[in-house]
Amino acid sequence: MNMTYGGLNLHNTELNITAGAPSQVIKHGLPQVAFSGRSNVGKSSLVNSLLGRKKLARVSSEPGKTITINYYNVDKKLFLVDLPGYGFARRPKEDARRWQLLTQSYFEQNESIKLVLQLVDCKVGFTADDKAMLEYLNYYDVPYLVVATKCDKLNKTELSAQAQKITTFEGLKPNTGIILYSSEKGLGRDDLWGMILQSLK
Ligand SMILES: Nc1nc2c(ncn2[C@@H]2O[C@H](COP(=O)(O)OP(=O)(O)OP(=O)(O)O)[C@@H](O)[C@H]2O)c(=O)[nH]1
Ligand SMILES: [Mg+2]
Repeated sequence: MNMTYGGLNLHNTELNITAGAPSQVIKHGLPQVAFSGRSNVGKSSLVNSLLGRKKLARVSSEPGKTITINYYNVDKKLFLVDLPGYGFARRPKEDARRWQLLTQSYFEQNESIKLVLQLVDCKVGFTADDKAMLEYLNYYDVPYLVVATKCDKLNKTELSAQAQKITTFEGLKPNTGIILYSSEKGLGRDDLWGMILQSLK
């Protein structure tokens, strides 16, 4: 597995900061690439896959209980930012409120954000919650691209049909890029690192 991309030494990575309150959100310093998506879509697995680590980011068997922003410091040059998942219909209203406050704080006047990876489960496609998130990203005018996760779950024919559906979703900004990914298989890893490095230039 490749552990060096564009001069970044992926062996030199650590969970650096966890923010649970708006006051702890980082808006300066290292460039940031953020991972956004509903709970269980595969954000933490994607962080681990990109970093070539098994257990750096906690992968939940149960959709995320903790509403925190986790910052992974990559070779002291970049933060990968695991944002809290959304779409928790059966959780207390208070959780939605906390998510809202923390997420809003993250995107507000944050010039460190270089790229947002908007994750979507390739099998499920975009949900109503995802649509609301995309409106948010469009509103804050942050650069984003779509990462279709868990692509190992579909065969070739199904995957190309789903990719077509995802690419043409009306909530996306025109010409939004999409990457087909599987954290299980490492599919898409080199391509996604290429896009991440591109966004840092
Ligand atoms: N088959 C397959 N399963 C995956 C893949 N990526 C993640 N999963 C599974 O999906 C579940 C959720 O993964 P997480 O990475 O914890 O998802 P998350 O988006 O971080 O979830 P929250 O932290 O709750 O917001 C886990 O059971 C993973 O093993 C993938 O590429 N392929
Ligand atoms: Mg997670």
